[in-house]
This record gives sequence, structure tokens and C-alpha cells, in this order.
Amino acid sequence: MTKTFDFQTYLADGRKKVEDRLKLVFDQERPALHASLYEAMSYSVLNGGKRLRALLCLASAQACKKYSVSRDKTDDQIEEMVMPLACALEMVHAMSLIHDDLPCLDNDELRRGKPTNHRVFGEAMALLAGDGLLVFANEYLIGESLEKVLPQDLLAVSHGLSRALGPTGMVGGQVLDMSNTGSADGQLDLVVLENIHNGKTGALIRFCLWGGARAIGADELRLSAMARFGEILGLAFQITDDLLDVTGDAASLGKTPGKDAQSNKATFVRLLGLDGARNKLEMLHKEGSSVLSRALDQNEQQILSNLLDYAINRIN
Ligand code: GRG
Repeated sequence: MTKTFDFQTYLADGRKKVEDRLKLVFDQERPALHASLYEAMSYSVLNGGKRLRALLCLASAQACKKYSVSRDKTDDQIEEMVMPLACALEMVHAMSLIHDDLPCLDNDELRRGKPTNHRVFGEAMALLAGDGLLVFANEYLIGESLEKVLPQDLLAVSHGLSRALGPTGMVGGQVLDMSNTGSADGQLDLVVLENIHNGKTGALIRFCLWGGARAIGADELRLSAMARFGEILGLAFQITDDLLDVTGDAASLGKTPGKDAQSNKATFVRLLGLDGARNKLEMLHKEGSSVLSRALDQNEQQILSNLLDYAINRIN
């Protein structure tokens, strides 16, 4: 009898696996860390969230298995190969949220329905907790993957992660965002807006998909398909974020909606209107599905396709 696939169960199971592993890692590190640093780091990394980045990375690896040097491994072995990367992704993501919420950047009070890191631990500790998470993510990724991932794949993954986060990735996107906020009266052109988000949010999401496939030694065709799918999903994710800032509520979002309009920020909704933003999402959805269908069999596409739907239709 064929088992029907239930995406909600998949999401819940996947999140639990990632969270259990993160908890284990931080429990193991706890004795070596100053108590206040441990509290501040674990507050943000073990504080829920959708775990989308980790799930994208795990799903990409499973989808590309047949086209990789790891094709003879079981699904569990593939999961073990990429779980360190999936956890490292959640660490760097948590780091970026801590720093983004600081008074010198977005000055936010609420994150994942709880007070932001600096509201609980103070600005100096929040800064250091972010620093700690960023550096520990790479330490953990390399240390845990050495025995599981081929050296050339691990080097490429670690390099790709640094690039996604660095001056041409997340940091660069944040700087572009800062340098355009306030001065443009919310009227940036679409190209600049896409450049901001491709760096700030998109580069890491693209890396999640590419990196999961790279860690298991996938072939070039799958690597470029995953990279392109990641770009599409990353942009769709950001447009949905802009829509949620207008249509969402604080209880579901776990953060304050309406901040974009309040700070006169350029967003996809502002530039395209609600319908225009929704139309763009529809186009991206079609393009994402076609990238998947050109690179993968039907059954290999299923979870990634569901994750794209989820990135677009989520309520938080
Ligand atoms: C990487 C060195 C380094 C510095 C970071 C602060 C900063 C520089 C960049 C800001 C990047 C940032 C926070 C972008 C916003 C991304 C975004 C939309 C986050 C929300 O992601 P979700 O919805 O969050 O996946 P959950 O809570 O579900 O995990």
C-alpha cells in the first residue's frame, strides 16, 4: 500500500529533528560557555521559528541524492551528512535576527512572539551572542562534517556559506537597505529593491538549497537547479514577508506588523500594490515549479514544491 504524503507531518517531524539536534549541541557546549553567553545564544537559537532554512537544506539533499556521489546511501545517512549544515544555518539565521533587531539597526522589541535578545540580555550581550553564534556555526559545521562529508564538498560548503553571509551576500544586502532607507521616500525602483533582498534574505536561502546538494556531492545540473530554485524561493519568501507586514496580525506573526509603512520603507507591496505583489508571487511559483520539473523526477520534486507553496502561503 502506498503511503500518502502529509506535508504538515513532514514539517513537524523535520522541525523536531532540527530542534532536538540544536538542543543537544547547545547542551554539550554549555559547560564550556560563560553562563550568560550560553543563555543569550540559546535564547535565540532554541526559540522556535519556522526552521525553513534547515528544512530547505535537508530537502535539497534528499531530492538530489540519486544524482550525487552519495547515491548509495540511505535517506537516514543523507540526513546525518547534512544535519550539521542544517543546524549551522539556523545558528547563523538566529545571529542575523539578533543583530537586525538591535537599536542601531531595526530596533525591534518582539521576535518570534518574545522580547528580542537585547531587550532580555542588553545590547552588549546581544551583540556578543550574535558573534558567538556566527563563529560557532562554522566551528560546528566543520567539526561535525569532517567524518561525514568529502573534504572538497565540505570546503565548498563552508566557502559558500561565508559568501552567502558576507559583503556580497547578507551583510551587503543590509548595507544596501540602510543606504536606501529614509532618503528615497519609499520609492526605490524594483531593481534596487530586488538587489537589497537578494543579498539580505535571498543569498542565504539560495545557499540552503545549493549547500544541501553540494554537501552530498550532487552533479552540476542539480547544483545549478537548486541555486536557481533557491533564488526564486528567496524572492517569493521576501514578497510574502512584505505582504504579511500589511495583511498579517501580531499574534500570528510574532512580531509587530505595519513597520514597513511606519518607517516609510520601500517594499514590493508599495511598489507593485497588493495585486501586483500577488501576481509576482504567482509567476515565481510557476518558474520555481518549472525549474524543479526540469531537474528532478516527480517524486523527488514533491517536498521542495511543498516548501515553495509554504514559503508563499505561510501566515508567519
Ligand atoms: C551575517 C555577519 C552577518 C551579519 C548580519 C543584521 C544583518 C547583518 C543582516 C540582516 C539580515 C536579516 C535579519 C534579514 C531578514 C530576513 C528575514 C525575513 C527573517 C525572518 O525569517 P523567518 O521568517 O524567521 O524565516 P523565523 O523566525 O521563522 O526563523
